[in-house]
Amino acid sequence: EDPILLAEFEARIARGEKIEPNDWMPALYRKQLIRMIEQHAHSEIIGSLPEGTWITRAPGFRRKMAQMAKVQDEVGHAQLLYSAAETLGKTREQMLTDLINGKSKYSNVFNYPTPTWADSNVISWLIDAGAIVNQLANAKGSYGPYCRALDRICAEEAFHLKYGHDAVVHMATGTPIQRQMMQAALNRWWPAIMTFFGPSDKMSVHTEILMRWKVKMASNDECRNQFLDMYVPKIWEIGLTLPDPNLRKNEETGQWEFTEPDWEDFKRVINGDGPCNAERIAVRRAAEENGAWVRRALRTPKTQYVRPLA
Ligand code: FAQ
Repeated sequence: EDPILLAEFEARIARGEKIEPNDWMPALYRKQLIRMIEQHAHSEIIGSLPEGTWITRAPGFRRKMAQMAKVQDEVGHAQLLYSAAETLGKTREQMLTDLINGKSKYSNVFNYPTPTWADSNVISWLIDAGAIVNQLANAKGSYGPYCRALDRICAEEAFHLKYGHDAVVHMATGTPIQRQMMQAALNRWWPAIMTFFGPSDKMSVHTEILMRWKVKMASNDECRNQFLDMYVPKIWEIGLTLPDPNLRKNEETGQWEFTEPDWEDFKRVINGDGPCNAERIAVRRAAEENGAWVRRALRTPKTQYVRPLA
């Protein structure tokens, strides 16, 4: 890299300026942003699947409508994010091909099943809550198109969070069986939620450079701690418990203490070997194949459809 251009780039970031698509940027900044935004976009479309399966079975018409609107929003977020990633030079087709071929990652949490309506509610409340913690921070970052996409996404996620909280409270204050279902779903999801923010800072590969260039505005551990600070009290408030006997806030340090997540299992899941990875990718592949004729038709010059005059 040209050291003068690099110094000017870093000075712009230090001044809090946004970097725009046609501005000079180091090749590594471009590469890291494509990786991160692309993974984020994939997480949104794959993330729509575990809740999507509950649209037809959500209890009652109103919940069905709300669930459908939320899932539709998540797919819309993917559209915004793919567009943001495209400004960096990778095409949407290439990103989707990499997803289907297992080359690109997406959030580990969407590789777990949602066997009950309560599981869907855990996602709507707590995965969305985690996403907001991460995204509100990064919306203040350095790359203009990503930040603008995150601003819009956060506005919608804030509504999802209320929807999810309402659904969880409804079940947790329902019949004893509903309450048990809610608790069981929370127990199932807790280990995955604890890994949602990525590996601990000691293990994280990309945090240092991403924070230096203000792509990530908070580290994985900072986001995890903020999430625990905001949501554990709310979970306890509705009388639910969390399946970690070591979970407690150390009032002196302000940090939450917890049982170290199983990072080996996390690695297996993000590298394709979780309970639902194959199923999730198969749904995406089918969507690609079923839509191929539409894309082909759009690319075909219209004149080919005009019957020559006799
Ligand atoms: N899952 O060095 P780090 C949502 C990978 S959106 C899978 O710490 P980094 C909305 C990481 O990619 C959810 N892989 O990485 C919704 C890297 O692998 P690589 C997604 C993970 O980038 C709600 C390796 O481990 N949010 O939920 C995960 O500095 C409800 C080393 O890790 C975003 O994508 C993980 N959890 O930090 C939708 C936000 N964590 O690429 C539907 C943007 C780490 O070297 C329903 N992304 N890895 O092969 C980020 O903020 C960051 O990329 C992190 C990871 C924080 C996810």
